[in-house]
Parts: sequence; C-alpha cells; structure tokens
Amino acid sequence: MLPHSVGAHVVWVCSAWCVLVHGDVGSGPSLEKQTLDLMDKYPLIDGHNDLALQLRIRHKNKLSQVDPYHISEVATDINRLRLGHVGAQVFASYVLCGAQDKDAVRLALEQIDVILRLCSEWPDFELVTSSEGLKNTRKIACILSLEGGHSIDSSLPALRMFYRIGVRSMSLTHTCNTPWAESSSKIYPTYKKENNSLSDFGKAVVQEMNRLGMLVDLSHSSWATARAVLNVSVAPVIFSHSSAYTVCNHERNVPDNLLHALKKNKGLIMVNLYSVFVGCGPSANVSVVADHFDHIRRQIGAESIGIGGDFDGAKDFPDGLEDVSKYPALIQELLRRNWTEAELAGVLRLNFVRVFEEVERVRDKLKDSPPSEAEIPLQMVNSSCRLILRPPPALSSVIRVRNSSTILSAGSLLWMLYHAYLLLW
Ligand SMILES: *[C@@H]1O[C@H](CO)[C@@H](O)[C@H](O)[C@H]1NC(C)=O
Ligand SMILES: *[C@@H]1O[C@H](CO)[C@@H](O)[C@H](O)[C@H]1NC(C)=O
Ligand SMILES: *[C@@H]1O[C@H](CO)[C@@H](O)[C@H](O)[C@H]1NC(C)=O
Ligand SMILES: *[C@@H]1O[C@H](CO)[C@@H](O)[C@H](O)[C@H]1NC(C)=O
Ligand SMILES: *[C@@H]1O[C@H](CO)[C@@H](O)[C@H](O)[C@H]1NC(C)=O
Ligand SMILES: CC(=O)N[C@H]1CO[C@H](CO)[C@@H](O)[C@@H]1O
Ligand SMILES: [Zn+2]
Repeated sequence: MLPHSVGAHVVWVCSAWCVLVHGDVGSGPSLEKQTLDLMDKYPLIDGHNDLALQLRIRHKNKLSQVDPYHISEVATDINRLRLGHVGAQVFASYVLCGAQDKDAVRLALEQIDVILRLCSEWPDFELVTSSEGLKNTRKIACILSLEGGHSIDSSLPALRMFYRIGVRSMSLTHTCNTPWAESSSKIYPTYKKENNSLSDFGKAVVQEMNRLGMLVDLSHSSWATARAVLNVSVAPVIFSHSSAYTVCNHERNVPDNLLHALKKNKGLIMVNLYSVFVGCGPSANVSVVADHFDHIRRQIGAESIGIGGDFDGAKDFPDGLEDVSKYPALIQELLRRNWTEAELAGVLRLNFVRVFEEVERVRDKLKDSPPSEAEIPLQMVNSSCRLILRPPPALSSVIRVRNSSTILSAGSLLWMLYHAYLLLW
C-alpha cells in the first residue's frame, strides 16, 4: 500500500550492479541496500518544505511554466522526491512577515491555492487531510501547513476557514511576533512581548487548534512561547523544522529542557537540515546532522524524532544533503551508527503518523465543544488596515438595557426612550 518509487528502483539496480562489478559485498553496498529497502517500506514523511515560496519568487505561482519532474534552481521536484523515497511532504504556505496587518491573509490563500493546484494537477501527488488518508494513499501525500500565525490576522474564524480548505498544521509565528505569540527571532520590532509570550488570545488559538485537529507547530516560536504552549495544549505538538540547541547553539533550535517537555507532551521534533542550524555555519556534512539525531535520541528517545528538511526555505545545505533526493544518505549514516530499523521506521514515518492520529483523537474527544468565540482585544490590533465595526449607539444601549436584568440606570432608560422615539418618528 506504500508508494513504489521508480527512482528507488533505479538506485537499487545501480547498487546491485556496483556489487557485481566490484565483487564487493562489504559494509558499504549492503548498508546502502538496507537503507533503500527500509525506505521502500517506510517512505519518509517530511515535515517542512518551501517549494511554494520558490514557485512564488521564480514563477509568480504560474504552474503552467513548470515541469513538475524537473524544476531548475530549486531543491524539490517529483523526480528528486522519488529518488529521496519521500512518501509525504508537508508543504508550507509561507507569507513574509512584512505582510502582517496588511495582506497576509490574501497572500496565504494564494500560497494555499498553488499548493492545492500542484497537489491535484501533478499526477504523482495527492492532498491528504487525515492520518487515514496519509496511510492509504499510493501517491506522494501532500499535507498543507501554514507557516506563521500572522496569516490568520488574529481571527479564530479565519483559522477555522484555513482548516476547512485543508490546512492541518500551523506554526504560531515566523520571524515576527504576532499580537498573541512571540518569535524566536528579534529582527522585527513588532508586538514586543514582556513576560507574556502567549497572551490569552494566544491560548485560545492553541485550544481552537486542539479542537479542530490542527497540529500546533512550535518551530520559529520563542522558547518561552513554546513552554507556554506545552502548558496549554492537550494534544501533542511538533517542531516541524528545528534541530538541537546543544549541538548548535542557534535560537531556532530546541534546548534540552524543552526537549524533555516535548517528550512529556508525546510530541515530535523534526530535525532541520539547513547548514546554519545544524553546523552553525554556511557549511556542514551528513555526520554533523547525524550528531543532532544522536543527541536528541540520547535525551528523549528515537520515538520523539522526525525529519523536516526545510528544503527551498533556505540556501545552504550540508554536503551530501543538497536536495530532497539525498535523504537516503542521512538514513544510511544513522544505520551505520547502529540505529535500529525500528527506530528509523519511526523517524521516517511512524512517529509523525502517531502524533497526527493523537491530534485527531483529541479533536474527536472535543467534538461537543462549540467553536471558540474568543476575540483579540481591539487595541492590540488597531491599525489603519483594519475596519473597526461598531454597533450604532441605539442598538448598544438597548443591548445594555436588556442585559441589566435588575436595575436600569436612568441614563440608559433615557437613551432607550429617546431612540424608541426616533424609531417611531
Ligand atoms: C518581567 O519579568 C522580569 C523578571 O522576572 C521583571 O524584572 C520585570 O519587571 C517584568 N516585567 C513586567 C512588565 O512585568
Ligand atoms: C504552566 O501552568 C502553571 C499552572 O497553571 C503555571 O503556574 C505556570 O506558570 C505555567 N508555565 C508557563 C511557562 O506558562
Ligand atoms: C564533518 O564536519 C565536521 C565538523 O566540521 C568535521 O569535524 C568532520 O571531519 C566532517 N566529517 C566528514 C566525514 O567529512
Ligand atoms: C555498532 O555496533 C557494533 C557492534 O556492536 C560496534 O562494533 C560498532 O562500534 C558500533 N558502531 C558505532 C558507530 O557505534
Ligand atoms: C484605534 O486607532 C484610532 C486611530 O489611531 C483611534 O482613534 C482609536 O481610539 C483606537 N481604538 C482603540 C480601541 O484603540
Ligand atoms: C456582556 C453581558 O453581560 N452579556 C450577557 C447579556 O445577556 C445574555 C443573556 O442573558 C448573557 O448570556 C450575556 O452573558
Ligand atoms: Zn521556517
């Protein structure tokens, strides 16, 4: 029932051929075959990919200009996904922080449009919106995510509509704070937070995501926000593309105490491959990436680990891991380091499926809770781009009167009589 990849077949034939030619059955070729067999059985579910961003930048989202099997100057296309044994890709709908409080919602919808198009028009892809769909598809599964909470413009109704069109995961921030959550990055001066990294409205966002069955993604959030979310979320959360802070001390990575909180939450950290996060510099190699896996496994166990490559969201990737076709090199290195096949089956696929299923179970348990009507305080989001709707004075005074069941103040009584008079007149 798992996708059978043409690419894998080609590679397998080559490795068999190499064995024949060199008469070599040493550890190299057999490890390679073991890797590819394992990845045939457990095709990778990758947690983060920014192809849609590149389609915007390079092709203005005009899919008709693009050959799905070979896209130049990017790290992702169908040929390379097949070679990489990728069975499912979470595609990010990412909108620049500069659009916050402007047209972030429109831009996010446009990125979702291009992802939904490629997931339906490209024959190798299928959009999935449930763990069942993910497990059953024979194609490369597409999972839709929203990168950056600024794309919901502080609106739970907008969040719900994103869920309806297929979004199953959202990172609370990108590199900017939202009015309700804090980013790991300080490059934007917006919505400074002091001692309140997740506001009451932010908690309502997390609770509504739990109720909907949307994965809460803490990559890009500040550590304080991540801790606050882990305190509130009743479902497991993910870091869709973050690595280990102890191995490379970059603020986008996850420190050990947060890793332990994540384990308690039964969540998942999907290791980011970007050289700057894994090697703390513009260059890195497979071995350094594997050090992140080893470290996290020592801290919280292999069952908490996945892979979130971040291809096409950044420029410099480690030697030997330059694009989505190279994942087998990483799995082979982990096998060489004595990771078991069961551990790697989890890292490749089963851990993500488990978390997704648990998120759905929480949704099912909450099915009798009504949609949240929480609103962000107006003064938090008051900008010239927002139309402020106010009830007319007559209506608001009538509501006030209706609500005060015991004592009517003389003032509101007068207001009511005055407006009743105006209406009659
Ligand atoms: C934030 O916390 C720090 C350290 O606990 C404290 O010194 C500061 O006064 C707090 N700021 C506010 C606005 O509460
Ligand atoms: C977690 O929740 C507890 C109990 O409500 C609270 O005392 C604590 O400050 C919270 N921690 C964070 C990081 O929000
Ligand atoms: C990988 O990079 C590390 C750190 O730069 C270096 O020490 C190591 O020798 C490299 N390993 C390989 C196999 O190139
Ligand atoms: C893997 O296990 C074998 C056998 O126990 C051992 O000889 C080898 O040193 C281990 N390799 C690594 C990288 O830990
Ligand atoms: C919103 O901003 C406008 C213009 O700056 C101001 O007149 C109004 O009082 C503000 N409203 C709130 C609720 O902050
Ligand atoms: C703001 C407020 O007091 N709202 C109340 C108005 O009356 C309805 C019906 O009695 C209550 O449900 C609201 O809480
Ligand atoms: Zn990112």
